Amino acid sequence: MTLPHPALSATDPELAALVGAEEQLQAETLRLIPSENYVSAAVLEASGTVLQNKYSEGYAGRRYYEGQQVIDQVERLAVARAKALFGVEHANVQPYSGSPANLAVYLAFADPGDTVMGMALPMGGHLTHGWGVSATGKWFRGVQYGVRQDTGLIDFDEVRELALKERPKIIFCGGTALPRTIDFPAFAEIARECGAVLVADVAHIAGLIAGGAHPSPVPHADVISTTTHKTLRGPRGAMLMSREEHAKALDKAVFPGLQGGPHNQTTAAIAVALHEASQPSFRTYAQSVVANARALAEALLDRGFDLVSGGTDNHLILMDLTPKEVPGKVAAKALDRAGIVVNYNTVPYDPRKPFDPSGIRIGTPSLTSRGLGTEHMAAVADWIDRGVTAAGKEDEQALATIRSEVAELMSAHPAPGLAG
Ligand code: DSN
Repeated sequence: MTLPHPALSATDPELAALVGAEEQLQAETLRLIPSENYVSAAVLEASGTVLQNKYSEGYAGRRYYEGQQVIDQVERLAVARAKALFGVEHANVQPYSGSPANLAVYLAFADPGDTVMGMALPMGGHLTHGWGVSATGKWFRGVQYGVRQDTGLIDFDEVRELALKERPKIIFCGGTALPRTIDFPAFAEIARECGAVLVADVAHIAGLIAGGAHPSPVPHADVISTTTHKTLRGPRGAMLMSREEHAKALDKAVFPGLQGGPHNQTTAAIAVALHEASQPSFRTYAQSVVANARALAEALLDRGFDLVSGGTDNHLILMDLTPKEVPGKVAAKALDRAGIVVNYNTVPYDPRKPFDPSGIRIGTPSLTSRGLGTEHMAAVADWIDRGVTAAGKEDEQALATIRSEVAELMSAHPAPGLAG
């Protein structure tokens, strides 16, 4: 299944063929990477418009380039929709992606060398929450909290103790491999006690929040940082949101602090995604993402898989494959050959290295966008089970059989943006 790209095919058939191949791959495979999704055809169209021909450094009504009659309206529309959808006083839709958005937060609220606190990367946090290999861990003094080994859950007594001892300027909550509800009020209380700015990085769950399937960080967090391309189902981009009191500091940090001209075609596509996310059908989508993840977790537990924290409250499942005696990377690569796309991932207290860890991370945003429901989750769990077993036995025939079964189900559930 390919979309026609007549101009691209005529000008650059080599690249057009690659785009077609990626479209086919996305159509045929079961995409379980929890940070990925399928954008709608409308989002896809908006992100490929002539808006990208325009420079517009600054903000609406305060630009450093003329000719902003239309671009200002586009950005104002995106900002207004973000404010309405998330119930915030201020939104900046210009960050190029999640990492630059988080860097802007540092620029707004801390000085190099200051102490910042976030969840450790191997526990489920994000690089930009002060982890050592990231600029945020090199230029700032990152102190890190984790989850308890026995429960896989955050221990707020430990977080409080660490925060009061270290007195960070910024505390990040949220992350990339957290299967449980984030307790924003508990983090806010700790941040208040130690005088830190609380940043809720909701990149993974922004769509769930918009759709009422996860509690909102409003009014608990001082700043909300999010990408727009995960559960929110928009283009690759990011937003920063806050109360009015932090608006100036955040805007100044994004531009001119870190970035030049915003990517206006992305701003337009964000506006479209926010419009889509405000529709009743998106609430249904968000609830279905969670229902599917819960059903998939149950089906995996039934098949003897070890899930970090014992299950999920959101879109994401983190599996520790140690009991299956198959390393995460071996499993992920075998599943890829079986048409099931996941990523290998560390699990909390992982004895293995990050490039060869014990776990895999899966999620339900993409399959839910294709209309798969809880009735399909037993089949998905069964494929994962058979795939992991085949990985352990290097059984390529079994993987090929799964691949054809997956492709058959996928062909009955065309993906948004790819449907021909
Ligand atoms: N790379 C994203 C993820 O996969 O979770 C986080 O930035």
